[in-house]
Order: sequence, then structure tokens, then C-alpha cells
Amino acid sequence: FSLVNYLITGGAGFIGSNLAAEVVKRGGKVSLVDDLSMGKEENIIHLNKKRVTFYKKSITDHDFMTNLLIKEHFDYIILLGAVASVANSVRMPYETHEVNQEANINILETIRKFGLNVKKLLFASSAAVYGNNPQQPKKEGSAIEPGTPYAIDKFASERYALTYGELYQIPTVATRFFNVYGPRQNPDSPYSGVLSIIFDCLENNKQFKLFGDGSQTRDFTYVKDVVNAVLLLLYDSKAVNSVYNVATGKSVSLKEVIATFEKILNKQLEIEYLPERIGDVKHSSANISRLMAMGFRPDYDIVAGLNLYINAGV
Ligand code: UD2
Repeated sequence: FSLVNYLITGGAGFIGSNLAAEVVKRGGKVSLVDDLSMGKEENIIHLNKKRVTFYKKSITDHDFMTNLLIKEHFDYIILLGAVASVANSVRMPYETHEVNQEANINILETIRKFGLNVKKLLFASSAAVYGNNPQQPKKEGSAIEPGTPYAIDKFASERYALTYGELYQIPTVATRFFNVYGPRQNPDSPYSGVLSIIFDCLENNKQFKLFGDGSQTRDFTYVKDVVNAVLLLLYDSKAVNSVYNVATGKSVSLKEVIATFEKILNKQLEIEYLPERIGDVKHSSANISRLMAMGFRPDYDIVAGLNLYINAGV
């Protein structure tokens, strides 16, 4: 009897640590690779040590990754490791490329070369691949207009994963996450998820800088829904060689979100209004019928998600 074995790159990050907790809860064991550039050890410290192995390593360390993959038998591989900041990708396009694309192809190549028997590999892509395509809501078949190094590498890695799947019979799937929020999202950068910034401002009585008038809309997706979608796609053998939007299917404005936060916390957010951020899209909404056809239903609308987030503690 052996436990189902998972590998999560970016495992100490926001989504990775939430996924790791769920996998452990469901009885699996998991290896987490993270260089802690964005992730934090405290995100995973509470997890059962007998089931979790943490490697403080960069996924760009190809020798390390190759050896790890050969040594361990991973049933499921989830590629979340990335330079998550679009702004950083613009500042450091090549360094981003090494993390967001080359590191992923090295993992795929190792699986191919050594004929590793993986039940499913999931690559986490992003709504960023749609770029400035004005069509709403975004479907997986909508035009791709990646406008930043981040988006280009996400799209390339997505295609590599799916193409390796087709060419070399490695079961792969890709997801395009929309604006994910929830516990352990790091609010420290101005390009962090806006909800983590708003929460931080409300908790610590800081002024929130609002870019625009608050009428911009996003499909804010609670991290538990993302974790559920990821696990559903990993376990369903029909979910192969395809990409799935992961979102709630319902967008709300920043103004509405702020009002919901204020109501739950019974506190007013101090706002400084600034011009719209360059490169921002005004509206973002997702069509999730492909994911729903696999049986997914979002459990958390914005009110339910924010309530859980605010009361989560860690
Ligand atoms: C999201 C992704 C990004 C990329 C992009 C593709 C996150 C964190 N970012 O960017 O990686 O995939 O989608 O379209 O998921 N805002 C403020 N004040 C702040 C911070 C943000 O007003 O301090 C506004 C911002 O101008 C934007 C909205 O809030 O209108 C959402 O910003 P975001 O950075 O959380 O997410 P987004 O959709 O720009």
C-alpha cells in the first residue's frame, strides 16, 4: 500500500500551499519545490511533516528537478511555480522565461526521456493569455493576445504541456486561472492580487490606492474553488490534452467588492483615487462551460469567499 504521490512546483506559494493542504487532507503525500522568492515557509509549516517534503530549490535547477522526478514516483504533477508578477516579467523578460517556460519544458522532457509513468500533469496557465482581446466572456477558443513576457511564457508552457501530451502520450491538462484570492496570498507587492491588498489595508488601517473609478470588473475566484477544479481535472481521465478556464463565471466590480469587505468587517476603507493603471483591462469575465461540463460547480460567490478569507486566520 503506498500513498498517492504528488509534486507541486511553487508549493510554498499562495495557490500551491492551499493545494498541498487539501491533498494531504485527502490522504496523499506531497513534495513541494519552491525557492521562496514569493512563497513562504510559514505557508506550509502547519502541514503534516510525515506527508510533506519541502525542497527549497528553484525549478530552474534542472539537474535537481530531473533527479527528483527520476528518484520519486509521482502520480500527479502540478506546475504552479512561476514568476507570478506580470510587472516583474516586463522588467526581467529573460529571467522570467527561464522560470515560466524553460523550467517547465525541462520537467516535460524528463518525463518523456525517461518514460516516467505519470497519471496526470497539470500546468497552471493564466487568463493573461487572452491579453487585450476585448471579447467577453473569454472562452478557451477565444483569440489569444499575450501582451507581456509573462503571458507569452504561460501560453508557450501551456502549449508545450498539451503538445507533449499528444505527441508522447503523457496525460496533460492546462488551466487558465482568473483572479484568484484567499488565505496566504502575499499582499506585499503593488502587483499582488488586489483583494489581498484591500484586506491588508483594512486590517492595518492603510490607505488603498484605487487605480480608476472602481468600475473595473473581474471574475474573482476563491482559492478553494481553484483547488477543487485542479483536483477534478487531475483525477478525471477524460480531462486530457485540453485547457480549461478556472473561474466562477460571474464577474463583479471592484467597487462592489470593496463594499462587501466593508460590510463584513464593519469598517471603512480609506481610498486614494489614482488614474487607471497602464495596461489594465477594464473588464474580465470567464465562460466556464467547458469546466462545468466536467462536473465543476463553483462553491463560493464573492460574498461567501470573502467571508471565509476574512475569517481564515492563516
Ligand atoms: C490579473 C493577474 C495577472 C494577469 C492579469 C491578466 C493577479 C494578481 N494578477 O491581473 O497576473 O494574469 O490578470 O489580465 O491575479 N488595483 C487597484 N489597486 C491596487 C491593485 C490593483 O486599484 O493596489 C486594480 C487594478 O488596477 C485592476 C484590478 O484592481 O484594475 C485588479 O488588479 P490585479 O492586479 O489584482 O489583477 P489583474 O486583473 O490586473
